Amino acid sequence: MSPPVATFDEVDTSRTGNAFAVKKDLPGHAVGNGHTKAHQTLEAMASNWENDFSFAPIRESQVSRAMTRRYFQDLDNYAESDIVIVGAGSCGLSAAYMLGKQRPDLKIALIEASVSPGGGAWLGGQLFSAMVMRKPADAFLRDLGVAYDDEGDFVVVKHAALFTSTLLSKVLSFPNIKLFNATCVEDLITRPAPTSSDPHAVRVAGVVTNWTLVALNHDTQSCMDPNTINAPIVISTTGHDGPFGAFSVKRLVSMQQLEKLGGMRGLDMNRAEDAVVKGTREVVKGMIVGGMELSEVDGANRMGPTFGAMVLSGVKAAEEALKVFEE
Ligand code: 48N
Repeated sequence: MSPPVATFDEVDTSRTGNAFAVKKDLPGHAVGNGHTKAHQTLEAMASNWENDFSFAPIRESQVSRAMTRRYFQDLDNYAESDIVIVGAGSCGLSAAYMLGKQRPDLKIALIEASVSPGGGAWLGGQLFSAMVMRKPADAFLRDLGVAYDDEGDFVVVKHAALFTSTLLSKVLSFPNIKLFNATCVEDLITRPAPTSSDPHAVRVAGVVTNWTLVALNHDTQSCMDPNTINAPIVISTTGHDGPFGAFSVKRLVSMQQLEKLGGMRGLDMNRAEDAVVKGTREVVKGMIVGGMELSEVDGANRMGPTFGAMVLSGVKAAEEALKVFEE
């Protein structure tokens, strides 16, 4: 005898005045109520909170299915991606923005270890709010539609969060880009790609992922295996070396695909920003590195609280990735 199927709580239609038929659940699954509340305006609600206001009815399982159906459909859809971007900081988001605009036909998976994407770009320097970008990076701000104060050789966005939230919202609005946040890349998928000089050379062919809370707790449990995303090109922009940062390049060193990291050098804005943008490239077959992660590879200076190199490194990383699809 199957357990009785829970039914919607009867909605007191007399109270709401907006009668909507609430059907009994059909065995096995909750059904919608047939129709939801008519579209109301905020103005119409404003004067009615105490009287007519009520939400349309829902069953908890509908919320669960609305979330899980989409999430697992996305996982299925992006299991084979065209491009994976690791790290949704200013560089990774800029690359995603350029790719989303230029190639709506490509499937792009954006993997971010934190719950909140944006990396170090929510604040300027020393937790101050304004964000400085040196010209010509102001071209990116104009393309994005972010206002700034023009100070001659550089521009200032009044709050870094204005830049990052605008960029993030534009990236998330592209139908061909899926952000998997709170998700960590914890290894790389590789394929043999021997060369005349290195018979053990590999090419990167995707990423290995786990929910970040799982990745942080591998030592507290028996084996918790990861998930995978195949892609012909990976753009890694995981930032400075640190608990999560510079992940991909450290992994390339540990799998002997890079000899060693140059390590980020002292702060020199003028040298640092040119070096990061000009150096953004495919460091091993299948993996393009940009942003501060690249500084760790090349031993470039750090630039401190200027973000122009991050966005233009992202622009260049996108261009490098598209070469793979133009070959
Ligand atoms: O903002 P970051 O750290 O990195 P970038 O390169 O986009 O921007 C760097 C910039 O914010 C600076 O550091 C400025 C310019 N200062 C320079 C200086 O000299 O001090 O973003 C990296 C993102 C973060 O959101 C991380 O959570 C994420 O990458 N991340 C990962 N995501 C998924 N899997 C991983 N293994 C991983 N590691 C880091």
